[in-house]
Amino acid sequence: MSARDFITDAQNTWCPGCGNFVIQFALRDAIRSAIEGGLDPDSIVLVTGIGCHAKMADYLNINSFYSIHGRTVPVATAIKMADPDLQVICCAGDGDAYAEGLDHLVFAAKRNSDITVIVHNNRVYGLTTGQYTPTSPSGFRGRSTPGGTKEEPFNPLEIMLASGATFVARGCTRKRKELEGVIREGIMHRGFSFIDVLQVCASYFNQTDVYDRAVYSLEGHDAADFDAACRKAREWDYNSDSPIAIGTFFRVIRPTLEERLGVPRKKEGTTEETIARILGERK
Ligand SMILES: Cc1ncc(C[n+]2csc(CCOP(=O)(O)OP(=O)(O)O)c2C)c(N)n1
Ligand code: SF4
Ligand SMILES: [Mg+2]
Repeated sequence: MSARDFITDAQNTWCPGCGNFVIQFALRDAIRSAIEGGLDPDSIVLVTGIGCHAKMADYLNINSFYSIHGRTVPVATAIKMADPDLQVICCAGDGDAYAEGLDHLVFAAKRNSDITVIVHNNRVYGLTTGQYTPTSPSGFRGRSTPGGTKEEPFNPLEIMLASGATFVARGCTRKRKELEGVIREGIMHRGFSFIDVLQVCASYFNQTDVYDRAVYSLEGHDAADFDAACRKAREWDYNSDSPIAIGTFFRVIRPTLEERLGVPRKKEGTTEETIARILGERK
């Protein structure tokens, strides 16, 4: 399949300058390299929530399931459980995954369900026109908080590390190449992979200047060191002007939920093994 074949003919209604385009192209390229290396395109399933991010299901030409706001992760978990040979990828919103669906995210991490969750974290409810979310900074002025929110944001990386996620990463739509890298790694990872993507919302929370100034790539960080991952995750609290690290914070291999339950695979040479072979050595 050529790059063009991955983009559907559906009319695109994302705003000009929206970071969702960058996530779309990064995800497309990560998937394309896997398919070119031998992965069966029919084994990939994309699950989305409801929100601007969810239109990915319309715009990427792969198997997809438009689910319910806040229920992206349990739908993906169920699909993986029904057929562990499938490669299940979630595109969730920050409202979707961190507000209404937070309990599902925490328990999928705790269980180490073998799915990849990409959170389009624009730190705002985009589709419903600009209400604050759990990662909006304190004082954020939006449709539901004209006087500025009086809450502090929470840090999703810390929550995921504390919940048992076996792959924890952060990307940013201002750094497309690096974003593609963590998505590829997340797809390759056997176990629950979580990628928080700082996404520019051009209309309701345009953080382009902040991200261009503050974002840097992790270097010399040992992703096998849980304590180091926690320290790095705490460097930025989703509120302040501190430097913002992107890259893989934590990675460990543990038995997955599906393996522990003994859910049988149907195919010889599992999808994950194929992907590991294609994308590089599995750690
Ligand atoms: C069960 C349910 N709850 C709430 C809504 C209303 N709703 C639709 S989209 C949305 C916010 C989307 O925000 P986010 O998940 O951050 O996605 P974005 O639009 O920013 O990509 C809400 C609250 C809904 N459609 N269904
Ligand atoms: S409202 Fe924000 S997230 Fe939604 S399409 Fe427009 S720029 Fe993108
Ligand atoms: Mg959002």
